[in-house]
Amino acid sequence: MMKKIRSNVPNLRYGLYAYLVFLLALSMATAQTPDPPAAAKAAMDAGLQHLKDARWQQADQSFDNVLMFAQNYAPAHFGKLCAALQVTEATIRDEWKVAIDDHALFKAALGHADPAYKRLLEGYAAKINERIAAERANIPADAHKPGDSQELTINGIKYTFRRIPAGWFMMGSPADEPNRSNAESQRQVTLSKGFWMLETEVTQGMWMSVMGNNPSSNKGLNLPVTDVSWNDCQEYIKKLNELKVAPVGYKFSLPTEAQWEYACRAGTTTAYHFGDTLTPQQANFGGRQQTRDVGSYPANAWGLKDMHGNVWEWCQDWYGDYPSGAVTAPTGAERGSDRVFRGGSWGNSAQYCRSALRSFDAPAYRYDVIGLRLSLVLE
Ligand SMILES: [Ca+2]
Repeated sequence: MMKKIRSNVPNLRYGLYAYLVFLLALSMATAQTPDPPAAAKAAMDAGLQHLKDARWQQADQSFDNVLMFAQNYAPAHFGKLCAALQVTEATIRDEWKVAIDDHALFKAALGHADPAYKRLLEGYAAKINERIAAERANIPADAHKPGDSQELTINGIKYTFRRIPAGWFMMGSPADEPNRSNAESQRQVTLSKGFWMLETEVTQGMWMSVMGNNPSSNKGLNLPVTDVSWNDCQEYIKKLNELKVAPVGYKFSLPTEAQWEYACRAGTTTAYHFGDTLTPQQANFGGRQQTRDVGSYPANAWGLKDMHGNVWEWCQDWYGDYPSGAVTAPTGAERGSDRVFRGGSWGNSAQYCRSALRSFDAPAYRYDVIGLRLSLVLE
């Protein structure tokens, strides 16, 4: 899907540039013209809907720039401009964001302000903002703040969970992220319910206290448990839930893939929650060649540690292509042969630790680079 969209981009981009140059030339040659026809207004509605979608994709800068661009355009060409706005969301995100800022045409167009159209556009912008606010307001208030901690003691072992707020984010990686793959195509994901996530990977101490065994290759009570299959994790979680120690209304689970990436990003849009690069001071990856005690590195904005590196973390979902379009609380493919794991490990280079990177294997697969982290979700 992503590939198909991308293949259309160059034509659209160059077509758009040519079109904008044409508009500029025309506007410079034309004086003020009559009121906007109904068709232009209709085109504006449709065009702004696309912009609104782009805004959902955190392309706020792009939205604002295009809006400013339109606000200042000569009236006669408004409808045409609106039509030009009706490009794919991916094109707006991938191309306009980087192109418009320094575009000579954009700067030149700012000189063609018209108060009537400015008011019209501002009216549209207000409506869009209202809709966005209403959609966001559907997310219920949370008694907890993002990153608040909650401690449970289970079989004598302390588990610290962090609050992950309800919200929305762009799951996947932008087209210009180095080392990305098409399997990471971006889409808007809303998580309408807040939940809790274990601050660290599940330790060997936690695992042993519930399962009575320790399959890990590199042993230590505060090291992450490894060499556990997805099936083994389900058994561990089943036993945890049977202990009836979860807060009322909650149950333990593996995070869904969407929960995992949302929690990892904690509001960031960069390749790592630390930024565009990952250093050996921030995570256990690459050169160390073994697991390290959980929580040895800085946390993200919501208090989660080792989301990048140390061990991969099994997620609940079957692996499959992301469906296109916005979704709420996705739970992955309906069926499959492999389960997802995320975050990279001590044995991987940084690019495998990216927030958006997806990996997967059979549910019976055990390896010394894969462990797990718990979610505590509403039943
Ligand atoms: Ca990890």
